[in-house]
Amino acid sequence: MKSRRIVILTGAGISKESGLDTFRDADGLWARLRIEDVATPEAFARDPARVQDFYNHRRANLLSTAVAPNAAHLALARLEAEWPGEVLLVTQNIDDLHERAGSGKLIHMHGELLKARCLACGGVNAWRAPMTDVSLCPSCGAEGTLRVHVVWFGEMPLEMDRIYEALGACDLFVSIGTSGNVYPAAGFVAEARGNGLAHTVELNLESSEGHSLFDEHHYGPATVEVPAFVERILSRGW
Ligand code: BJW
Repeated sequence: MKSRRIVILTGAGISKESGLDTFRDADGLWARLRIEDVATPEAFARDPARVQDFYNHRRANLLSTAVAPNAAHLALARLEAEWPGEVLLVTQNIDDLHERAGSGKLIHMHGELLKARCLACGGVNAWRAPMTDVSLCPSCGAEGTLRVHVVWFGEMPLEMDRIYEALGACDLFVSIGTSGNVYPAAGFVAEARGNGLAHTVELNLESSEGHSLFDEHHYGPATVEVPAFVERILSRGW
């Protein structure tokens, strides 16, 4: 039992209790802003300063002392450290709270807020300062060619081959703090079920879009549900 393979998908809900906004909750980012204005390549082409501003504010907030990993991030790092089989953590989140909690085997499928990508040379570099139209690319030195290293609507999420390979072979798939609105992540539960092996579990504040595809549900705050679930998996499996 304990050498089994686990894939975990996390979304904005896991970072909510760390002080970061979700997207589609009543107090979420998309209640205040339009996706077409800040989270598409067309928005960036039309008004780069507005898009940079949106991410500059979120980057500054992420780096503020008010934001830190919570008990759910820490529990997932514990699972990776103590589980004798494989654990792959796939996050839709662009924050670095899983890393700060100690998770190492991690894919940021929607990119990372603390990285910049150069549209001239393709270089991806760590970036913590505000990004502007005069920022210089650390790789090629070009001016004004940087964008935040995130995946906007209409763009291809990152490392999909690695993710689908893990989903095709996993024994347990756990979805945490995601509303199940955005593809391809919303399709992962069906992909995992399709391999004929996977037990599927949803941990969320409330029922998500794809809830009927999960074998097991636990509804409540991530800081409560995730540590309890990890404790159970490490002591009794599933
Ligand atoms: C708690 C909690 C607590 C609260 N404890 N829980 C028509 C049909 C199907 C697909 C499409 C379609 N038209 C277009 C598409 C494709 C499109 C898409 O899915 N659109 C839908 C809106 C329909 N997808 C794309 O364009 C993607 N690319 C793509 O598909 O490429 C082609 C492809 C083809 C085949 C294979 C592979 C690829 C790209 C999507 C990019 C998403 N980008 C964003 C923003 C960028 C980063 C950023 O700025 O941060 O990513 S959008 C935003 O949504 C962000 C998130 O990662 C993503 C998911 O949101 P998430 O995490 O689920 O957050 P919420 O707010 O929705 O949910 C939070 C949940 O937490 C809620 O349920 C709460 O209840 C819960 N919660 N507090 C536990 N304390």
